[in-house]
Amino acid sequence: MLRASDLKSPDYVDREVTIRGWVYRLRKQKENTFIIIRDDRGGIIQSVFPSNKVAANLTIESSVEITGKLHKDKRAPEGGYEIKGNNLKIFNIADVNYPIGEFQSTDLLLDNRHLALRTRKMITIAKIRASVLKFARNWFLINDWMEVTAPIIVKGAVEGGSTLFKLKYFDDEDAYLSQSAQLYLEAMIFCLGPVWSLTPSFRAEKSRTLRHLSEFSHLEAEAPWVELEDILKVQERLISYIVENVLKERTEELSMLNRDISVLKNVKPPFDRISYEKAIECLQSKEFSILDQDGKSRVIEFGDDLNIDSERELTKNSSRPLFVIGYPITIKPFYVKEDPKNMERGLTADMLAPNGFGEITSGGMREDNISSITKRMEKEELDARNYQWYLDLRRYGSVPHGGFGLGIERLLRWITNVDDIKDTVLFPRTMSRVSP
Ligand code: NSS
Repeated sequence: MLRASDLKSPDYVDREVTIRGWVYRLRKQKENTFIIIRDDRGGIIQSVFPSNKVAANLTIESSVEITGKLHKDKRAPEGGYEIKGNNLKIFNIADVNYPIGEFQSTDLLLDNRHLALRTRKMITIAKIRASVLKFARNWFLINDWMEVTAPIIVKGAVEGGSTLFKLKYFDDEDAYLSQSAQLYLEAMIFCLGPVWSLTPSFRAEKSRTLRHLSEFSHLEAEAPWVELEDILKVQERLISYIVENVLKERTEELSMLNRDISVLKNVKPPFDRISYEKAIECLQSKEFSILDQDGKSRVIEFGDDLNIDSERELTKNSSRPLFVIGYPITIKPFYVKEDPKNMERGLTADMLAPNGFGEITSGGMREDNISSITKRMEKEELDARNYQWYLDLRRYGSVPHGGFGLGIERLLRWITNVDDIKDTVLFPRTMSRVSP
């Protein structure tokens, strides 16, 4: 079956063509009726029929098949080709009250997301998303990392208990939705070498922000016998490869979103690196303030985590991603390895996207010593019974290892420059939305 994009070429002019799709625009005149069709990949082409050949009850979003001769007509939108229709087959006449019009509130669009998917913005972002996923997978294939999958129903927290979604497993046993595949990937590297996975991760985030979802697509990678610098190199090569190829494959879509791609062309290794200390010093030199636990404003200090505002401040003028290295161990999870040269620091790094988009990856070296990790788990009050299998990885042939996690929607938000992370996913899940 032909699509609109196939027809925008002289090859089909004066030939009879058939196309299927949905009525996107309908203009009825006395003599002629113009029907613009949207095909099943969002492509658009105009057709014109004598008005007496078009069902009077035809509506927007009706599904149709159109046959006719293709000809060139400057007046036709999007490419100047038009089908002079001679046969109109109708699959379904859409209800006349299509809920999505031209100017709609964000909430109405989200309530009708199953239909709002058909809008050009959503189709465009979905195409870019598909390319991001394709090139991510390509990179791992080319570089000989093995793709794996980890369970979604799990017994333990990875990223802190406060954002766990609890569910009842059989016989009243408690289980949770996975926050990260990391612990499982750590088990796999002992027999599969460098592995990576793309799984949904779940976080019961109580905050409404433009960069948090309660379900997101998590790309994670883990490898044995690596050092922190190796993990950073993997990330900068992966991200550069994705961005470079998405720019080539989706130039048209990015320009439809008015994305200035000239800045994305700078995304090449090596990315900038800054220590956590330097980052804090830099923010302090600007008297950058945060809210403390009592809601009082004070200048940022060593030991504070970086929030979106501080991340924005650090990257607002940069055009390349920035790694912030060596966060204090106290603000990082139990599995983070201490820096032997500075025990207060973790061997970790977060990658911040440029121009203020904030964190898109987080990773580092894992604590491979059983007594150190056991102490850290006690401090975090984790139930050791749920982590015995994980501790076995330190009991039987422990090796230095590390990896990272990349939020696909965070990456997309930066690449597409859309404001709200909800727009990077077809059916977003947030604190206030679990339907459709
Ligand atoms: O919590 S992370 O910072 N780190 C981990 O989960 C590690 N266990 C990953 C690993 O090393 N294998 O999340 C990693 C990334 C983070 O940088 C974001 O890009 C993304 O996952 N992320 C999110 N995206 C959207 N919404 C939410 N709520 C979210 N949380 C993390």
